[in-house]
Amino acid sequence: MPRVHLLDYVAGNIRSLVNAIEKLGYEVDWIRSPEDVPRAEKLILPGVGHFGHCLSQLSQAGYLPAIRTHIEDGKPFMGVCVGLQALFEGSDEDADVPGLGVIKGFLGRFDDSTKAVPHIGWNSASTAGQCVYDLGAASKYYYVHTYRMPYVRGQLESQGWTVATGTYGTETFVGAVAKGNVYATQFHPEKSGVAGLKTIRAFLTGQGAKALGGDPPRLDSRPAALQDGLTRRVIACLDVRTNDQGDLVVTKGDQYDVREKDDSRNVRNLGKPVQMAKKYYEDGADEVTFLNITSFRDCPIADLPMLEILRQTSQTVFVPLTIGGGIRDTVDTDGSKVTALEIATMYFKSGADKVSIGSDAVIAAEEYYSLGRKLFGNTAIEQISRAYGNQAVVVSIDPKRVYVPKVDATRHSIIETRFPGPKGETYCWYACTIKGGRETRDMDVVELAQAVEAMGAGELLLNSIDKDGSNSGFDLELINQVKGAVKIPVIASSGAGKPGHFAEVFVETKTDAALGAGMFHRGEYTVKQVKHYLREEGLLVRAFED
Ligand code: 1PR
Repeated sequence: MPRVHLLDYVAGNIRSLVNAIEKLGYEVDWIRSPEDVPRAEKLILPGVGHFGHCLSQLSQAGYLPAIRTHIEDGKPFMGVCVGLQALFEGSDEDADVPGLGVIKGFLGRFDDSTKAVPHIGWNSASTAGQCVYDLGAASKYYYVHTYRMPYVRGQLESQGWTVATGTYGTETFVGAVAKGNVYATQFHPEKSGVAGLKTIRAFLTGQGAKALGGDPPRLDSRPAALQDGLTRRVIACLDVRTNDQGDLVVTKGDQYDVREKDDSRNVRNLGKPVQMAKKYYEDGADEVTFLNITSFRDCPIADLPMLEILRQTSQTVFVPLTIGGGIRDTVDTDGSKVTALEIATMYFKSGADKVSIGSDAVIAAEEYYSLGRKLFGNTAIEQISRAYGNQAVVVSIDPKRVYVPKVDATRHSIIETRFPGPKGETYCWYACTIKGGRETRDMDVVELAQAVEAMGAGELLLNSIDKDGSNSGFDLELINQVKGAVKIPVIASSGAGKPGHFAEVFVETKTDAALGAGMFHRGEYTVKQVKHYLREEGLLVRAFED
């Protein structure tokens, strides 16, 4: 089997990259010390998290001279995400830490005055008609980053680089660069579905380097790019729990009640998690989220059933995977303490790209306010985002509407609602809950969202207990309130019952993504139908690629 060397120097989800390489028929050899680098013919440098953290790790371990030599010797080199950023001279993210300096230029932060940051989702890598490692004109690739190399026409080209670009808001940035033996992508090709596998293959086979800069192959039947820019993300969510027979099943509740309404009160069983995730991937879901909705008490943490689900899923699903449920400091069955960071690490090593934190985030936010909005670096959100980058930390919010008769009836952030309460109340606020909605806390969604953003959460998964399983559409008022309170991306969740609800939430709010569960599980609509509908409505979506 042909081989490729992978440099494993930082924490992160490297399993997906390994899975992608193996799917393409290659075997991975690990570089575990700088002395291993000269043995490598083809070398891949993955990277997640902070620029400074990655570069310092590489530097302290003595890797930088070995990587430079590999590149100067003309051997194939591929950088992914921070692996691309490392090729530049430096980044505003950590201005004191130098990069490899293979490419002239410094990275800066995306402007968040008019758009959500981090930039998360599927965007283009436009090559202006040139051949760049089989990047497709109409293809979309999965990006997740806060810092970017701004694209200035001619600047990198004058250094001999061929550039592919993405556009986010009014900013055009470097999506990929290539020259001679070097290829690097800001996006994650291992998370970019079929289009991503194609570009990895072009690197592995050497065809990409050979064809670089020429005309794209004539046999390329893909249509020209319809529109540049970030697509509307459609996410499929699987709530997973053990049923009364002890099997791990995908379930789905109404207002979080997952038991059948008949006398049996059995846990609703809608299918098997791994198989359903694969189906949604093949249907064009842009991400898949698993929520372990029952805690893992009575189960040793290393045997968490969700770990195996992630391992299996990440072998066939090449889009981002999020896992939520039970991510908090805890005590194992043998009495030993296990931190939230350790649990998250197990999930990342098993194939997760992001972890989602629910109850623990509310408790941490309560403490944040009670301590005068000071951060001590000890919450799960802070620890995980420090180690893996804030893009890896999602906070899942489970709010419930609380109606009030007048504006000043509560200290909480209220909205005037178009859907009055049972006593005709025209104002409401959204109370945060923990433990799957079982306990309501004296904290509103705005407080929670702002606290977790300050702690370093990268994204919010905004559910609604009132809307969950209702098929009546998203709570647009809730989404608008939270979007108005934070800069980080928001995923709208709960209530989707038909493709029109997705169009509605994208048009009537500034949500960054929308999530559906029951309508997909029950087979009422497919993800493909939702995307088709959105495209018909003139909204940009990632096209399905075989
Ligand atoms: O608190 O960190 O252990 O995390 C627990 C996680 O499990 C949280 O993310 C919480 O939202 C979730 N959870 C807990 N109990 C339930 C339940 O349903 N009984 N599920 C639950 C939450 C809500 C959505 C659902 C959407 C879309 N599921 O994720 O998928 O409402 O549904 P729809 O499209 O069918 O309306 P922790």
